[in-house]
Amino acid sequence: MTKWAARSGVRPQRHPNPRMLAEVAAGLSAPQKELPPKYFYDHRGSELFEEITRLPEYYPTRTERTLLLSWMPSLIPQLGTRTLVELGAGSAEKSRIILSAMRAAGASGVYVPIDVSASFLNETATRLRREYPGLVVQPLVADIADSFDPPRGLPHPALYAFLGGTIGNFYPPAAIRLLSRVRAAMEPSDRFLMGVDLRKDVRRVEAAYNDSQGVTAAFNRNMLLVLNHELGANFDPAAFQHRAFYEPVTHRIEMHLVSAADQEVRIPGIGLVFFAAGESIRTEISCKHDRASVAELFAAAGLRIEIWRPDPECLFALVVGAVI
Ligand code: SAH
Ligand code: AVI
Repeated sequence: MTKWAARSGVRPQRHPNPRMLAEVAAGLSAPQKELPPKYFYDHRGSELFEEITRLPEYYPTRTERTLLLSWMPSLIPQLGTRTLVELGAGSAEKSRIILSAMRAAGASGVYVPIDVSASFLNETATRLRREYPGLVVQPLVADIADSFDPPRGLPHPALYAFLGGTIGNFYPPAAIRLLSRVRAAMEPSDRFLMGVDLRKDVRRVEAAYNDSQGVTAAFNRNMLLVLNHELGANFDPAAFQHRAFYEPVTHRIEMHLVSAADQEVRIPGIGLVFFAAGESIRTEISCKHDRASVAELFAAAGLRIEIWRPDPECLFALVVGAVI
C-alpha cells in the first residue's frame, strides 16, 4: 500500500461492480491507457462539473443557456411537448428552462431525467418535484452508452434532450449507437434536442479545459478517487497531473492524467498496474462539431436536422432532430 493509501484508509470494496472492474481492467491494459468518462460522476464529481459550468473559461454552459432562454418559450408550444426525456441530466439546471416553457404552455407534463450518477439524480428529482408541483418526475438511473429504455406509455409529443455537448464525450460509433436508440424510441411527432460544442479557435477551446482555478484538474483527478472508493484501488491523485489539449485531426479535446513518476497502483481484482513517468491515462474525449458532422451522425442514426441554431459567435449550437 502506498503511504497515501495507508493514510486515507482505502479498503477494497466487498462487492466491486463487475462491469466497472472489467472496463477498468480493459482500459488500463490498452497501449494507451483509458478510462470511461462516466466514472467522473460520483456525487463529488457531479458537484465539480457544476463548478466547471460557472468558470469564466467554460463558455458552453452559459452559451447554451442563453440559446435555450431565447428559444424554448416559442419552440415548446410549437412542438406541443408533453414529456421531456433527458439524457445525462445532471443537475437539470438548464432543463428548467424547457420545463418552465412546458408549464407556461399549459402542459402538466412528465419529466424523465436519465443519468448514471444515482445520488445526484435523485437529489435533482426531489428538488424538481418541489419546484414544479404537478410535474410527474420519473428519474431513471442508466448508462446511456449501453441501455436506453424510457418508461412506456409516456404522453406524446415527447422531446428527447441531450444537452451540454455531452454527445462529444462519445466516440463516433458509440454516439451513433446512442442516437439510434433515441431514434428507436421516438414516434413521428417526437423531436430530439441536442446541444453541440462547435469547432472554433483552438486557444478558446483549450482554455475551457485548462481553467486558471484548477477545477477541471480536480474534476479529472476525481476519477482516481472514484476508483479508490469503488474498487479499493490505491491511486495517489497527487501523483498524476492534469493535461488537456486539442487534437485537430479528430477535432477533439483529450483529457489525460499523466503519471508524475514511475509508480505501481494496486487494484483488487486486477492486480498491480505499472505507470511509467510521463505515461498517461486518457480520461475523456470531447469532440467538437459543425453542422456537417452532426448531420452525418444523425443520418447514420436515422435522424435528420430539422433546425440548426448556433449562437451569434458560433461557439455552441442547439439542434432539433426529427425521424427520417
Ligand atoms: N446535462 C447537464 C450535465 C452535463 S454533465 C448539462 O448540460 O450541464 C454530463 C452528465 O452526463 C453527468 O450528469 C453525468 O453523470 C452524465 N453521464 C455521463 N456519462 C453517462 C452515461 N454513460 N450514462 C448516463 N449518464 C451519463
Ligand atoms: C459533460 N461534458 C460535455 C463536458 C465537456 O466539456 O466535455 C465534461 C467536461 N470535461 C471537462 N470539462 C468539462
